[in-house]
Amino acid sequence: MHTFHRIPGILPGAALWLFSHSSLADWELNLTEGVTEISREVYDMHMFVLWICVWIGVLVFGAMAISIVRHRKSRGAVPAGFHESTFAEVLWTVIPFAILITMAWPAAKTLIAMEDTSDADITLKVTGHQWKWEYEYLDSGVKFISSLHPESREAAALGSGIDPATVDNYLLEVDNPVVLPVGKKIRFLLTASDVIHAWWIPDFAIKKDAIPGFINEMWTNIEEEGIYRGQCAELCGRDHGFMPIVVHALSQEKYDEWVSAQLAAAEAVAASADREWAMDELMQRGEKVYGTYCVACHQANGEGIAGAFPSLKGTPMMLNDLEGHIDIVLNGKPGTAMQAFSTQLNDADLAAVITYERNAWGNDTGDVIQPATIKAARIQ
Ligand code: HEC
Ligand SMILES: [Cu+2]
Repeated sequence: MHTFHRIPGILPGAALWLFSHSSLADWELNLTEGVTEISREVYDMHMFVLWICVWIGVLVFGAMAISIVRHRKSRGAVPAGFHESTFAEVLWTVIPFAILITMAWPAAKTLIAMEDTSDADITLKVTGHQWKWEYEYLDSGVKFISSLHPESREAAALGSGIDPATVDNYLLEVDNPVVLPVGKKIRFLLTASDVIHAWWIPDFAIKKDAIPGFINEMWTNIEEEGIYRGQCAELCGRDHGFMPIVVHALSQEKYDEWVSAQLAAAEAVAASADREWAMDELMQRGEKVYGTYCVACHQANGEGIAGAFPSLKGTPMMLNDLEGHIDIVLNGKPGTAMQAFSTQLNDADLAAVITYERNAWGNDTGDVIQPATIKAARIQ
């Protein structure tokens, strides 16, 4: 079985987590200061408003406590008899008004700055899918999918026997991190292909919804090199907690090197689609692709989850309908959770995963699908 720890485990799980040693070690109560100018402004404002609230609390509850003790009935206190004090009314209008303006002024300033995506150096398009992120660097053309790291995925599987506490950055690690240069204004364009997701990195103080059919914008300018982690922040279905975000912030020089390497790799992949592939090669690659992109729904044993995700074992399509098989993987099935993979996977990956499905779990059709076949199917 390849299902995940979920609701039934939440209560004891939460209790364990609260008291486990590792969670106490990095127990942090406050908002992070982050690594951008905006995140520091957000943090400062948060502290400023927090202290205003603390002082209001001290004053109000202090006055209340003193009044209750000093003017208690047993001491013979007699209530004042006045009615309608203009002075008091002006006071309790003017003071809160002044406090609100003091808070609203810097808040509005920061909000306006956060919305200003003009003059960006780099534009990164982010597309949320159930349950992974697709990144496209609009300036250089680099494009890839970022999924939960296989180690986390394995440990999350029910009955895996792997203790999640032994996995580094459990559920906060991905296979392909986003790479960004430091000291540059980066604009994000956010959208989604299926349901609403949200892209959130606390250290940058940016979080916005990724909505199908809409494009949202936000920006950041990272000051320090490092690895920054975040998560999807909008409930997006079963594996909402399994689509983390990881950003590697590098110097401009190292970033440029990374871009060149990515472009070269993409070229190699495109070239590999033009040759004939052996069955073994396709099966090996297909198993990997399946394990990353399909396993969450169709499960490792290909049997799916009854009532939600169909089995791929011995179905008429698997055994006899290659054309239909290629079509549903390329184009998905609108209105269902079966998404279109034509833009997410390249020809070789698609040929491999389809070959794998047609020969795994006893399907044994012997069909070998070449990348060239996928390429041709795309054009139709
Ligand atoms: C988010 C869940 C999800 C993911 C991920 C997913 N599928 Fe599906 N898949 C479905 C659902 C739901 C259906 C049934 C659609 C329908 O109602 O006909 C389906 C149907 C299929 C079918 C048709 C099965 C048949 O016999 O009719 C194939 C083939 C298939 N998926 C392949 C894949 C491949 C290959 C991948 C990975 C590259 C994948 N799916 C990833 C949810 C998913
Ligand atoms: Cu999501």
